[in-house]
Amino acid sequence: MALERTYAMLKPGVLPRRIVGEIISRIERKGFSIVGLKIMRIPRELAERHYAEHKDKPFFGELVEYITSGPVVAMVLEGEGAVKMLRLLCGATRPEDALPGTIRGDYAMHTNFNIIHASDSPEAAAREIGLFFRPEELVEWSDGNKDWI
Ligand code: 3AN
Repeated sequence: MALERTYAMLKPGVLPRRIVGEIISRIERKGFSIVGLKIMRIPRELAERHYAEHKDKPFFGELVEYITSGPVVAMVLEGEGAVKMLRLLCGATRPEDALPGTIRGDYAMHTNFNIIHASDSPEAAAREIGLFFRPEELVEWSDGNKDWI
């Protein structure tokens, strides 16, 4: 599989629950390389651009309200087939469909508060990385363990 980058975001609620470390540990343990990481508050306008594809959905208002309600942890993750691999690790959008062992399956009870965002295609990943990170915020590092992952 090709080396890819994907965008992930721990939603508001994760920091107050003090489970940031646990979630990032799962992502690292799978084998992703973290190449960008920061805590930020999302301005409303950025949230609306990020979720533009949902702007006609009935839950759009709530979605923007929630994602701007507190700090998020924004990440760029690298790995072979990273986009699909991270979606699998996150589990289904609706926590009632997300299998135990996935992040949403283990940490979320409600679709509105499904704790993590992960890009759903390489095109979305490129767009979202560009929305949330400046190029100089992404750090390349050489991975001495890559043959074991
Ligand atoms: P995913 O985040 O799994 O790609 P999307 O893109 O369909 O799912 O939805 C984006 C976000 O919108 C979800 N993470 C979830 O928080 C919210 N969402 C999706 N469907 C619903 C729904 N039916 N009711 C409320 N919120 C929803």
